[in-house]
Amino acid sequence: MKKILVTGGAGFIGSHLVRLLVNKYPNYSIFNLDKLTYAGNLENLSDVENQPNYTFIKGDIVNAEFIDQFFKEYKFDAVIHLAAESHVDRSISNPIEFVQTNVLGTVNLLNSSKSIWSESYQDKLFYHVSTDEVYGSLGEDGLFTEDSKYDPHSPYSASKASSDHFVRAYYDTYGMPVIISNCSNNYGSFQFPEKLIPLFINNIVNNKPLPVYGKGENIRDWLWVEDHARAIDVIFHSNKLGETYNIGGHNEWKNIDLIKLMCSIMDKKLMRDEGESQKLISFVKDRAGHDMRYAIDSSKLKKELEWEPSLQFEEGLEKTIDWYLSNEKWLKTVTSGDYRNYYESQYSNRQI
Ligand code: NAD
Ligand code: TDX
Repeated sequence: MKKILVTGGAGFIGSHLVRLLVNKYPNYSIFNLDKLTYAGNLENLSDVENQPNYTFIKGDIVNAEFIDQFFKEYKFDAVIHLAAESHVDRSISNPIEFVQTNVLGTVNLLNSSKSIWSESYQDKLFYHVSTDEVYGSLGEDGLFTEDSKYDPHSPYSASKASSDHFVRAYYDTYGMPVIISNCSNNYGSFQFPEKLIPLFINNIVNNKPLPVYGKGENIRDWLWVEDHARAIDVIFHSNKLGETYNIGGHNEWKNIDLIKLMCSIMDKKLMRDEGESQKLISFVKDRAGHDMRYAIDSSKLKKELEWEPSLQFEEGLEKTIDWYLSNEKWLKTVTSGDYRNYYESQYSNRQI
């Protein structure tokens, strides 16, 4: 049985990936290593937790000694690395945590993989999941390709860029079999409601203000999370060692247009008068260093590995809204306790 370690599998994208791998590959043993930070939640995986090919282990990738022992014990054939601190706003208030988890944590995993694979790299793989934010910000035109230069602006993107460089350094220096993918903004079920789409769904439901940063003119390229998980599956099995793939939805939205669309869908779902939820929009102080536009050219992935997004955005957004509306208990659980303190400290000084 092939032993695959997924890190960060209790988070948003990780849980979708674990579900896909556990269900699609009964002949693989899938191990999920997660520290269960505020963003990790085992409820995200309750439907696969009893499958015979799935094991959860709680642990911190920053703890080098633990990681080394853990790798020696399980001798994984492959690592798919998603564990990270992932929210830009949190990186602005606490950059050190991002360096620890995203940079040091990645290097610990690379070191321990190198050590257990020291006899041979045959049939081994370290797959690093990264973001389009490493490329910085686009103007009105153009798309990020795999050859775009690295130009990160936030502590989050700087830490992800650094981790990408370490992964490539292990390929160049030690010949470690690695692959990297850089994906655009994901949306879908089980996303922690600090990110734009689930935060605004939750606020609309609760009639709370919708804090739009700046003028809402920033542009993001949105991809359905299950399409990202499918892309990771395809790239993982491609054997394209040393390669990088960009993953994106060809689906650019100006924040304010996306927010208005969400308001209009939710007016219908919540039986409100058309235009009622839009009244909650509140323009607040912009995010420091706010990247203007992200957009991905994923033609390499399409051409070489025949991957394409499966879902139209309007359909995906409606599905996503339906999921949050019918999983009120999940939302309530994750927005209790520490979440309230987070929300208070993140948004109380933003009003303009
Ligand atoms: P998330 O914040 O929802 O989940 C991160 C997971 O990592 C959580 O389960 C958390 O408990 C775990 N984790 C954090 N620190 C850890 C540590 N020290 N040790 C072990 N586990 C730890 O993040 P996400 O949105 O699912 O993102 C997953 C990966 O994909 C990240 O590497 C992120 O940079 C990347 N990515 C995300 C997006 C996006 O739109 N969300 C887009 C492109 C790339
Ligand atoms: O309250 C808000 N108001 C607002 O206007 C929040 C939380 C966000 N925004 C804006 C900022 C961005 O322009 O919405 C846009 C999307 O914001 P986020 O959901 O925080 O995502 P972003 O900063 O674009 O980063 C995301 O995509 C790339 C993920 O969080 C990263 O993990 C991923 O790598």
